[in-house]
Amino acid sequence: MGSNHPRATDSTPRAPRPVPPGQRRVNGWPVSHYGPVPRFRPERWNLRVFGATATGDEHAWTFDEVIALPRRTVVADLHCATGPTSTDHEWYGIPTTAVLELVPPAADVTHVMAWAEYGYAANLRLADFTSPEALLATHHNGEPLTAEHGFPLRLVVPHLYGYKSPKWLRTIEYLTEDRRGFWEERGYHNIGDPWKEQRYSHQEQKDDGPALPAS
Ligand SMILES: Nc1nc2c(c(=O)[nH]1)N[C@H]1C(S)=C(S)[C@@H](COP(=O)(O)O)O[C@H]1N2
Ligand SMILES: [Mo]
Repeated sequence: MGSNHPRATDSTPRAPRPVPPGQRRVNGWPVSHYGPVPRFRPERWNLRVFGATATGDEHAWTFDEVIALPRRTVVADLHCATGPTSTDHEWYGIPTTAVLELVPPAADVTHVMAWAEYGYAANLRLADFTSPEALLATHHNGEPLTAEHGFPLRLVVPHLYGYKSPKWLRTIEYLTEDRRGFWEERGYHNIGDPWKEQRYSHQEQKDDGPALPAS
């Protein structure tokens, strides 16, 4: 645990990626989350998959089992829905598609809920969760994640706003019907595509998500 891995080496100068509408590029990597930073207790930690699995059984991996799964590198920017975009994150981790292969969902699964410590959760359409760039990240820029950025494991879904990338990931729940996560029921857009500037729930179109509690 905690070992580094070789960096992706690419000396080709690259034009900066464009930032989504209404976002501003920031230097460095701000920390942004709600609530305290959890402490990692390896002996109690697991990654659980439950809900509508194909067999009806749930599955759990220890941390050692998680890091024995296949991993790959993805380079991407991180767009916080409050405006800042931090750039050029080199994530290393388990492709979400590996989770689906190892614990197949039932045929009628349409969404997943990604649960973190302390009840934070983000809902994702199955196709967003399984996007080719989505990872369960263990490392960033060649080093294990730091505690405040999600150690030991965080979901990274680079094509959606940051609130769809839970830090301190613990559980994947397969859903046969969409349900709102933490920010999605507190005024943030159910889908959260930064390129369409889907920031707030009041922008949602009819089929973008389940009804919001009346306010
Ligand atoms: N568990 C948890 N994960 C979370 C959050 C949170 O409050 N709790 N905030 C999200 C939001 S809004 C953003 S923008 C990113 C920020 O990630 P960073 O702190 O690594 O920059 O984390 C996301 N993941
Ligand atoms: Mo955010």
